Amino acid sequence: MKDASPTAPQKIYLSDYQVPNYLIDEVHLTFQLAPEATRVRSRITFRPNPDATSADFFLYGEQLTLISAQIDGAPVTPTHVNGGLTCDVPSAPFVWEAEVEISPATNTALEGLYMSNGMYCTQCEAEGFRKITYYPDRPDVMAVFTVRIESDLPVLLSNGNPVTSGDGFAEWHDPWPKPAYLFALVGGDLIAHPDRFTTKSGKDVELNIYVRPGDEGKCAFGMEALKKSMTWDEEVYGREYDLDIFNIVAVDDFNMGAMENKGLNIFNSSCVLASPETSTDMNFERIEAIIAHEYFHNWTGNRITCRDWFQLCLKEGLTVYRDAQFTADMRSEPVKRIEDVIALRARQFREDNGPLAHPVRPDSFVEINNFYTATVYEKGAELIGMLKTLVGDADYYKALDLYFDRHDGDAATIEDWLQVFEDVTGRDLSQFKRWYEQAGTPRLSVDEAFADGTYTLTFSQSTPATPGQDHKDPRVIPIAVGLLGADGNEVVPTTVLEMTEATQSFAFDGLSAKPVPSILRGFSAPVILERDSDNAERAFLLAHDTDPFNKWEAGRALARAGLVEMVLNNAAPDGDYLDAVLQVLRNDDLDPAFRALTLALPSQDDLAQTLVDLGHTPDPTAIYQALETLKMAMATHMQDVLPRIYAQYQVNEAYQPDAEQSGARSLANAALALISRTDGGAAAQAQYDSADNMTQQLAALGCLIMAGKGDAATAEFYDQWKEDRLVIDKWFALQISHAAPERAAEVAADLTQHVDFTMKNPNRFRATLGALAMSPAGFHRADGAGYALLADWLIQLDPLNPQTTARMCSAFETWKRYDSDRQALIAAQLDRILATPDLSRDTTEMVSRIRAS
Ligand code: 0A1
Ligand code: ZN
Repeated sequence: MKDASPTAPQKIYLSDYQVPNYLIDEVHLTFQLAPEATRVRSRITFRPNPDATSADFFLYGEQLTLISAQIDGAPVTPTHVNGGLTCDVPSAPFVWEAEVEISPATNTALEGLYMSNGMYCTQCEAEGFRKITYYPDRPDVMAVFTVRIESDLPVLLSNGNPVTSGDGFAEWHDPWPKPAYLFALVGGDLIAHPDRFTTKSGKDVELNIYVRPGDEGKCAFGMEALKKSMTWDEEVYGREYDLDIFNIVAVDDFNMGAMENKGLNIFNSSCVLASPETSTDMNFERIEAIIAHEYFHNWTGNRITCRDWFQLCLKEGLTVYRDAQFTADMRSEPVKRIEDVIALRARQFREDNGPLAHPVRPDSFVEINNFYTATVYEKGAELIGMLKTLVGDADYYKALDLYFDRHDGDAATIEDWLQVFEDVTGRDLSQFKRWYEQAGTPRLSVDEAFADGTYTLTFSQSTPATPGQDHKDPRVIPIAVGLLGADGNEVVPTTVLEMTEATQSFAFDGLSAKPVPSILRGFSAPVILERDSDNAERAFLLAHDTDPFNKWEAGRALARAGLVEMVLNNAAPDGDYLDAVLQVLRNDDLDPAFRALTLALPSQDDLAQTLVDLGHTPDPTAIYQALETLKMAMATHMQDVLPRIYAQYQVNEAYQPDAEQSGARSLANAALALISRTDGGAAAQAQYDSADNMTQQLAALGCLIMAGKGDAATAEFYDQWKEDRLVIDKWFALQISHAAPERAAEVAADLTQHVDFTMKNPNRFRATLGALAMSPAGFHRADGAGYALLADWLIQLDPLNPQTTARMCSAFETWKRYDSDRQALIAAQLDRILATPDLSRDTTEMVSRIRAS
């Protein structure tokens, strides 16, 4: 049902899609940069779209002062309407010219053209271009852009190739037609870290990473990641770069991670700047992945873009899938898969299980910025992975080749995407399409039977109702299964079962004894496997499974089961679990990174959801306590081995952020965290004092804070790093995430009063309030102090930066899990936010969706 209320913010529906009335051939833009009065002149050649059903001419425009407008050289007086303007136009092709004035210096929303530390930059996805000039700002209108920038700043950049530049100006031309959301402009006093790349067909490409003076020592790693990405995309997908130059710019104030503007990627500085002294191993891995992600968008997003914003997963799911493949190739495939599944469960399953659940391809939205979600990105990537599993590698790459051939230059849809797979394989993918259309995480239950040498697995699937979708049809689920014999040997190697019915059985013949099944190997589908398994079987799989993902998964299931008993029944830590993990820890044949992942316990949030699934109301404090008790039990149970592991995995060579060294450090630091529970912080202090890289320094500081010995080191750390904003973000976040839960809200509140706190910088805001929201026991403190603090700051941030405010409202999305007192406290904060005068559309949509649940 469409919302008929005249006051409700307008909802946009996929089913209402209409082709644009006018198409554009060329756009010429001239910018005269000035902080509060930038002039933008546009010259756009329009022609009527032969497929259009209307001749109405509408241009989006927001926060623009129109100075003048002309059609074919004659002045016109357009009519201002909500969100833009209309005008009478000729029925034949015509030239539209306009001049507008905008104020980048006062643009705190960081959308459109804005300023960050004296530098001009843009963010146009999804609908920011309309804050730069009047334009048909929709992704299916693609045009060739020529841009002239006038300013005294030394570096003036835009998309495409440089044309000319001189004193106070630069001109750029992008030969590839593109939607306005890929437009970018940068002007600043910046330093380039240059390099070159020769593509496989011999084209020489200039590469640059532009940064603020002082950051030039933090570019080398990003540049290497870029060159590796360029090579990888040629080798694996046959995709070559298509301009003479590729620029990356680092910006401190940025709402998201990075943006794939054609030929001019703009990055949150936290996602590109790296050095061993200031970045952790995790930072390096993430930076490598994001550089790859944005670069890969050049084909999956830019050359082939989205017809409309409902198709966002077309570019994002595929590009996330591609960057995950890249990371798996550069580092360790099993480790990457385990990390991704941890993140998927933490963010996407959480989203799919609550009031913000939506299909990978949503069918309506109020504010598109609220749909850059884990569901669109990460679940979108899982769908690509499932397709590849179903059709096989060879047909997957054939389908991709066809996709690039057929749709190069198009603004495409999910239908187009699935069609290439149907054409290549002859399969009917209509059932598969439900994955794009139905929200919610399927539950997969399993029964097993063994008789006369035949082992039968019977699966049943069901998906809970989600907002606006009560009924769900069965989906195609690729279930990768292997069978192990009692001696631990594999009797049936990985086999992909293709489930299409609500309930379906699969038989394995010729077995001499009942096997132990390893189900959903590699996490072959984004489902919740509900299997009544016992701890003996989990321990057996942890010891013997040949599939590394399921080996890890077995350990996780064992930990989870023990923790649930501890929370619900005050049980003691499970001795079988402690023994099983000790075996893994001791096994030097196993990858250290894998061992570190096995030592890590399920998160507080994971346990809260587990308890809900079992029909209980989670108590955040009890969950926190159970985890603490179990960690203490691990520390004592493994006391003899931990110092050996800690010493053995110290890296003595020069720091490299590669998989091998970072794996060793992650295991040594996991050992240190346990050791610090019994040695009063002595080993952590020693590591802190001698650390020469941020991974070691930050891990040690975290251990010291946990051990109650962190005050001196916390102060020292600040003195050492106060000039480095990215390190100080870590300093803010760590103090909150490692605080005792009853103190976390006070620590966060105090830090909002620190001289270095500013809500104008999204990274700093997230490091403070985001860190609190991500510390469940602290955030869900029974007196509601955590909720009130977050709400206070969201209310203050909203008028300045609606996008970041709205995203952070998801801290409240799990509120229905908790007891009625906590629910009442959260409801009061949600209502207070909603009652704020002039609340943004972004935040209104998010809070209303959460509150309505
Ligand atoms: N397309 C970018 C992410 C991004 C999306 C929206 C933004 O502003 C609202 C900014 C960046 C990516 O996938 O990396
Ligand atoms: Zn992306």
